[in-house]
Amino acid sequence: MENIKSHVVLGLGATGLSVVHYLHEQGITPLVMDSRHQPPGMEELKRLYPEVELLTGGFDCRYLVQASQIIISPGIAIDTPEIRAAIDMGIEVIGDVELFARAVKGREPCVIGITGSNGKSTVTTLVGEMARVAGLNYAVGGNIGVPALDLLREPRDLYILELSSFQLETTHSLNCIVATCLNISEDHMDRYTDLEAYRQAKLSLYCQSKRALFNREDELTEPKDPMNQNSFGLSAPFNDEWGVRDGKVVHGTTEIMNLLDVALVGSHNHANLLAAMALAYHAGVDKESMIQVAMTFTGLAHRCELVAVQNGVSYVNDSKATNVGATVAALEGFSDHLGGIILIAGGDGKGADFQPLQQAIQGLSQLITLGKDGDKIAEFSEKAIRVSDMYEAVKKANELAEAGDIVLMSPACASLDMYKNFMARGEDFRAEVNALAGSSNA
Ligand code: UMA
Ligand code: ADP
Repeated sequence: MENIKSHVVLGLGATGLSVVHYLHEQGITPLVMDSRHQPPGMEELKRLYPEVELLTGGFDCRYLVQASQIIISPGIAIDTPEIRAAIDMGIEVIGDVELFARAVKGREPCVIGITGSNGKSTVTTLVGEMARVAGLNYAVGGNIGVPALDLLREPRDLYILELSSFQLETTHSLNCIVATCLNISEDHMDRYTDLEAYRQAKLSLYCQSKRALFNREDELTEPKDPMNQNSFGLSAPFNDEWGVRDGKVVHGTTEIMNLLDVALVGSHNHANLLAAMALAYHAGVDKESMIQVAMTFTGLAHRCELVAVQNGVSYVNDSKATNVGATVAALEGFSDHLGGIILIAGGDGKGADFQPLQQAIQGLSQLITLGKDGDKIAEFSEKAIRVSDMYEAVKKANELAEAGDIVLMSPACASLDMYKNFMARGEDFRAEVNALAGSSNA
């Protein structure tokens, strides 16, 4: 058995590659395995680290049980039988973020941790922007895209990490100055036994932080330990909490700015802004920098993004709504809209219960469904029309929409049944909407 190695890296996507790179810098040559036959990092691994062996098409137990440490990627369930067997034998199984935590120990830069079911990328980006305007030496990464270990290539004073429940399952010693769980609603139910198991994975972040910031309008985010906690929420705050009073964003009794001057729209985004301000505050960001960002940041692509207005109809791309909670938030955000709303939804529901959508979709003028679980959503509305792809969905929406209406593509599902990722789905929607401009119907 030539390829016995003390370190085994499981998964060769962005995370696996970052782990190999980090271990290489420590003088360690790991063995890499991926259950896919053609993992995305294969060519890069061969080019950069030809000495590293890669086994594809499964996880070989013989090598797993002889390792001293297994570093697992977030896309692999820790309950995979081969990995469970290794854990049962006492072999340490950790994730890339745990390696990051151990790597910065002793140096102790500021680390901010951000988790939750929805809003993570928006809040992570907002905090990053606030740090940039304040002139801090910072880096942003984690689930948002750049693997945490890749951030270590340059020394930083502040790391702002977006963390998924998958990453948190294998992270135990992150020493954050402040961490938040923004909200909890069903997601990834194909990886968890129930909502509580998913929630506990998220809340484990609080135990790795000097201060816990929770959402006082979502009791599922409350930390068990009452020590060193603070909250944000759209209600008027007590003490030094963050909130809104008389139309003003406030920190305790300190007025920060008028809510009307905030560039982000939608109450869920206002909650995101409050969370970002609270987090940035603990990293030493000044009030002026926070205000500057709040007045200019209009949001990330694919999150309730206005793509085009054609013949008075607004087309909104919310492709990042990969779970039910995000689509409910988008529909609530448009609840004051005077015209009709046509929703395009469906995709891979990841085992979710779509029931919470039932109420939210009653006011729609039309529901158009597509994808693997589109039919499950269609069951909740008599106005549902089932289509087979985005071309048909946009064509149908265009035929039905009247001036003043909104066509909202907010799928409440992952995209992987039809697309490479949510960005590709959003771009397809954008392309189909733009194509309308040239067609005779538009
Ligand atoms: N996979 C296999 N076999 C393997 C390894 C992976 O089939 O042996 C599959 C997984 O089921 C998954 C895909 O490959 O569908 C990617 O998994 P990965 O762990 O290799 O992913 P990475 O490329 O390393 O990207 C991961 C995060 N992906 C996941 O958690 C699935 C990225 O978050 C993250 O940006 C990146 O690390 C850097 O930290 C993406 C994501 O979808 C955006 N996250 C989920 C979400 O936001 O809902 C949690
Ligand atoms: P995440 O990184 O957690 O997936 P994003 O900021 O990328 O979060 O937003 C993902 C989706 O969730 C988008 O559809 C967005 O409109 C919606 N969303 C953003 N913030 C919230 C929130 N606080 N509550 C509910 N939905 C939200």
